[in-house]
Amino acid sequence: MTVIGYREAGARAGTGAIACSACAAMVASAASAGLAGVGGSFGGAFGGGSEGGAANGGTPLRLTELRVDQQGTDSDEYFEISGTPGASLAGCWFVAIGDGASDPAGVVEMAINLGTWSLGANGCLVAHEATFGTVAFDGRTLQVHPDATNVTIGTGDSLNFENSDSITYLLVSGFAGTVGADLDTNNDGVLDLMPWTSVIDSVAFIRAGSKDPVYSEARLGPVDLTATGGMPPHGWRDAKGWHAGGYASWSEDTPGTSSVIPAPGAAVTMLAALAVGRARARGGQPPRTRTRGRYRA
Ligand SMILES: [Ca+2]
Ligand SMILES: [Ca+2]
Ligand SMILES: [Ca+2]
Ligand SMILES: [Ca+2]
Repeated sequence: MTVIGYREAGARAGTGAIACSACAAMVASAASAGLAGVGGSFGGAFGGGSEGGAANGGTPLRLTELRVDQQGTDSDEYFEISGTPGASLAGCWFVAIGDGASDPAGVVEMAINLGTWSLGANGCLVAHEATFGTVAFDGRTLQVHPDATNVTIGTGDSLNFENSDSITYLLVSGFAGTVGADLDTNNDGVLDLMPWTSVIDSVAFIRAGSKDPVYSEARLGPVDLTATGGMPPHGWRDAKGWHAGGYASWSEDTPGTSSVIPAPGAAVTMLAALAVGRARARGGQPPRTRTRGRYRA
């Protein structure tokens, strides 16, 4: 894991506070790392959405959960990526696009190189700040599922996802940009610069009243939550799309597991159901299924 840069809490991108002296070398390293294991493409104008990006030809890589805000200090922020178990993230970056000090749109606020990591045995990776797991709600602290890849970003309260404006989060391959760079030079909501090979997946979190453009067709919020100004503090994804979770609750946080990834055996179950359906359509008896050593119809 390489953190190319991230925004300080309460600071604005573009101020220089986020400048990273090693950025050029890291970008060069990322470019030379190639895109093995990360496929997909993003045709046409950048409009966001959940596009392509199959890892190793299996389940597409997806952003499946983000905790960006919580009651009190935001010590438990994380993001989750899901896909084929064990899939390499070579060439893959997590990028946040928002506003800058005097620029309302298109500024790279965060870029994290995921290229040295792979998804865990259950198809998930969770990247979190070092303070993750310290705050309890209803007696429960957050823990990454043991079958997921568990990555700590930096030290302390390091991620600092912005709560105060709408933000676009992207999973891209071949990122060659820099934190603080403006990718929407005329702030019309269409990116003029796209320093990556392809967008694998994306989602925008929308804050109530924010007029800042976002760059994804997948959008969550605003939510009816005064404490966050309408910003979704948490988002998680299932087959139906994105859903918002709680502000002073972990009740919907599942760091390291995702229903987007089929559970082991799900494909077999589906094939059996299809076989039953086909047999019934033919007017015959469905095949018998072996259960606990005995056959039953
Ligand atoms: Ca935050
Ligand atoms: Ca533009
Ligand atoms: Ca701009
Ligand atoms: Ca999850």
